[in-house]
Amino acid sequence: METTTLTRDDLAALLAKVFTANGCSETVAGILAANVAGAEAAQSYSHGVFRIEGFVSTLRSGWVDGTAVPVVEDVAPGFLRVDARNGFAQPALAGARDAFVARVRRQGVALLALRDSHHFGALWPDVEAFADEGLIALSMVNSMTCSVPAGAVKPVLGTNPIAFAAPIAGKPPLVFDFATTTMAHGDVQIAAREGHSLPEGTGMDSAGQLTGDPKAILDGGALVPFGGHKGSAISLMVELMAAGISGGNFSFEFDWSGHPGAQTPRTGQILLAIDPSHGAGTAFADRGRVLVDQLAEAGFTRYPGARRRAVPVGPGTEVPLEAPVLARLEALASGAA
Ligand code: NDP
Ligand code: PYC
Repeated sequence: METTTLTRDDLAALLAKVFTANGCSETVAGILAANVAGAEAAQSYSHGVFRIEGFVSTLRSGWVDGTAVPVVEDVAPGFLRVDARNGFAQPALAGARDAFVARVRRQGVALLALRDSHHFGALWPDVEAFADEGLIALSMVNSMTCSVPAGAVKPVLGTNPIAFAAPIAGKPPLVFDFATTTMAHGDVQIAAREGHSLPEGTGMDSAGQLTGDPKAILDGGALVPFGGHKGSAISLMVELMAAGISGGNFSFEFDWSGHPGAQTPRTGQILLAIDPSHGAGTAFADRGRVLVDQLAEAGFTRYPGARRRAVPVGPGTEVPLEAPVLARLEALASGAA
């Protein structure tokens, strides 16, 4: 297939037009466009350009408010709440970020809890920037019912990712970010579209039989948590932390059936950040380096985050797009599609 390359920033500019042409304010469009273009450049394909159709159909369905202005509530010394007002999570986080970082630096630790928010992206961008500033960050977001808890017979949980970021002296930060299901729902959709089968037991079909057929998982089936009862418990924790604390919906609670085309989960998110300079002993990033060096000596050279950080993602990074994909984005941006 013929491909064309755009720089990361040209892609972001095109995506911003897609978002504004489909009901987002300039502010929201800019934040979402940078997020999606950054994910595509970093080869996080399950939450890159592939997601644009879902963003557009959701915006057109009226399920999410692309012009929402988040409200930040200062509720306790270590606790900030954000009401995203049925808008996207990334602009809500951006609206609270400066106050949150100041709080973390002053107190050593703080929690940000977002509710009534739609997260349709990769979670690592929400935590990685904190580690680049010397902080430790942990985030969780719940999504939509599509995962059967261990031992149960029907889906209740979401794909519910967790992301963690910590600074490592002289190295990229250690960042992990993954769904608590066997894989992200987006990757199942990509496999179905491309005709790939998945490892046996990735999910269940509509009869409750374990399967590796992505179409069977999507067509009345469901995913399962990774690691049996262990991943199931972690996913439950994500529901409680992301939605229970914030006041957002659990993954099974919202009803988008009145909005055909809606794909963005209307749930909640938490972000916990720690300033490790308040810790005892040698600086945290130096301690992290001791651990990473020991791991390398044991043959563990690919710590999470290192692969992605090796991919260049600057403003001028060339991002390849298949010609029909680019044509579709241009049509969506011009309002012609
Ligand atoms: P993966 O199973 O692909 O795991 C990705 C993470 O594991 C990355 O941190 C990656 O590091 C690390 N990793 C992968 N392979 C190795 C390895 N061999 N050695 C060491 N580290 C490794 O992720 P998922 O498919 O579960 O999730 C994909 C994306 O989907 C995530 O960004 C997640 O946030 C997103 N998602 C979003 C949801 C939402 O509601 N918004 C819901 C569910 C998922 P590296 O980056 O260096 O490769
Ligand atoms: O890939 O599981 C997923 C997902 C859900 C919401 C956004 N991404």
